[in-house]
Amino acid sequence: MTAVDLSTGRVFVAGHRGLVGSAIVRRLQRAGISNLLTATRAELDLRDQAAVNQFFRLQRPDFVFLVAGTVGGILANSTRPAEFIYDNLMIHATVVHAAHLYGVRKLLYLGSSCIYPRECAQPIREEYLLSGPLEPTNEPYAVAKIAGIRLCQAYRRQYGCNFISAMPTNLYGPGDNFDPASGHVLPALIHKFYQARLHREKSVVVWGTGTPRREFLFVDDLADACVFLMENYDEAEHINVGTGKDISILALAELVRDAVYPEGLIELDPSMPDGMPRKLLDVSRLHRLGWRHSVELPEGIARTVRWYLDHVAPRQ
Ligand code: GFB
Repeated sequence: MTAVDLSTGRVFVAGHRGLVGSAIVRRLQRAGISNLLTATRAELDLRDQAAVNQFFRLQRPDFVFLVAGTVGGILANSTRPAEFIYDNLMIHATVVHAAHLYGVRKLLYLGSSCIYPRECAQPIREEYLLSGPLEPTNEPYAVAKIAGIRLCQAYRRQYGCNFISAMPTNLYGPGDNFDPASGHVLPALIHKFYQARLHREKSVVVWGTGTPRREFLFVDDLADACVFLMENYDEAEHINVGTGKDISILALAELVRDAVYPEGLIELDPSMPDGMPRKLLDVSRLHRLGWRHSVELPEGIARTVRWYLDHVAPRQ
């Protein structure tokens, strides 16, 4: 395995305005990496192969973090399946293809733990991919994410490209989407508890039965793992990124309640979907390589709430 030195080339973060991309930019800047390339959605439509080729032809990135995509929580996934499959399939395909055409030295593709079968044995090992049916609430998104893994592997096999794939668990942190309709559970609950406190409402509605379990990784830890893998991981097989610990949605709601509005009550709404019963990643391969997360959930929630209070709450 050859270690990569990101300061020896130009680094393109595709999706730099998103939760993950902005954390990767912060992480790279902290490491003194200044040769960063970014493009906003208005400047470059990543679904457009000709535009992406043109960008690569002019900018000549050496390293690519492919962390762009259309993402959202369980409701957005269920109600906008066409956008989730089309946008993500296209973005993965155009960027991977251009990275091959223009000689990118290494690309890291970011997937999602929803690629694994709904009734997977836990914790989920990398080899459980495609061993059973997917969770219906996010199947179109998961199919696009699986296609991304296979794209990287196919380009590696046919053209010898050094493209790797990382599969993160559920993410959260500064820069998240706090919109309760389209966001993921953790930012949605921060927003809902804050609004309830503001308007002196007694309780907050938490979707589903509260029994599903999720594993949450602070996004700055994920960014650190992505840089670590870019520098140190060279295999065709995708690799899980998480904490190795999970929590029920009800217990998560209690943690967020305690951080935002301790007097608030929790009201479960079982008419809303639960999604996957559990998705805890087996992170032993990543641990063996020498990487571990550093931000535990209560600290991560406190940091995210602070960011929300500084950046989102004032606009409410
Ligand atoms: O975070 P979330 O939307 O995504 O929901 P998934 C996680 C769990 O929290 C589900 C419950 O059981 C939800 O029913 N939940 C409770 C809530 N209250 C809320 C709420 O106010 N908002 C939201 N959003 N959920 C997504 C996939 O699945 O995970 C994506 O749809 C992606 O494809 C992402 O993979 C990481 O964990 O269920």
